[in-house]
Amino acid sequence: MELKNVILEKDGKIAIVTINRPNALNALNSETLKELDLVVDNLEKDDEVLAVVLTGAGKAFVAGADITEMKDLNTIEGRNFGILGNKVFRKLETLEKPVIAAVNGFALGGGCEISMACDIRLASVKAKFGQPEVGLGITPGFGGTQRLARHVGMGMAKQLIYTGDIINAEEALRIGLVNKVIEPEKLLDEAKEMAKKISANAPIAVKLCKAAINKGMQCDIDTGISYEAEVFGACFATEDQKEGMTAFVEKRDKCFKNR
Ligand code: DAK
Repeated sequence: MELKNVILEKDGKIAIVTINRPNALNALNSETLKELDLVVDNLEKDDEVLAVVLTGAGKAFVAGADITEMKDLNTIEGRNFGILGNKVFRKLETLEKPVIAAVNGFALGGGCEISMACDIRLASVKAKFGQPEVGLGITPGFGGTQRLARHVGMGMAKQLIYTGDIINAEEALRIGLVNKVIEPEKLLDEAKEMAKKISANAPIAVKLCKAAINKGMQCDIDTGISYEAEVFGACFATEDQKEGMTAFVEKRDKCFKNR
């Protein structure tokens, strides 16, 4: 896979994906979105990878969709650009492995939106979040109007989207947009440590938890509980369930095989 704007590295059972256009503050142009699409497909198929960290090179996480590229789009091109971004973000959100966003700097517009498509957001003290699109004459186009309200509630999402205000990491933590704020030099290590901790658990169970939580956020509680019962039952068809419980009873370390 030939990649120009995205770096894919592996460290044991985890993968680190770095968006790498530091001169444009990692702004998402179509080329970068297409590379991300390939990378997510690759991660889905890679049985060695059990958890993923997504970050940005240099001082930004992602400063948004690429304004230079979007500036002259017509309606159809704009729509196609939105479709491409939404396809990639949704793929990331439904990837059958947890994704931790290590938000190292600006996460604006499409940058805030891609972080919200991840399972967990860890933020550097230097991170900044916002949906400034209305100041550019557009609406958020990569899921911001949908995911932000799901993360922080409707009132706060409307405030952020209507004002275009940019908030710091502490405020993002206060409103529940991020899980933790971390010193910049420790951010990536802490994200990798969390990814490794997750990857030591039973991968099929983790995968099913992700699916159940994601599904549960979009449906009524009875449908969600019934889906939870299905995935809970499915665990008993796995070797890892036998291994996890047998290891507990035998008071020994467990060894999961992703089966
Ligand atoms: N796009 C393209 N280039 C960008 C960029 C962006 N979003 N953000 C920064 N850059 C470039 C700058 O132009 C500059 O390039 P050079 O001039 O050096 O060539 C370089 O990165 C460094 O940026 P600055 O010199 O501006 O750096 P500062 O530290 O002074 O400022 C900043 C950092 C993040 C405050 C500032 O760069 C900034 O305000 N950037 C724009 C942030 C922004 O407005 N982001 C939201 C983008 S809109 C849709 C699909 C998607 C979307 C909407 C609709 N549909 C199709 C429906 C998504 C929209 C967005 O994400």
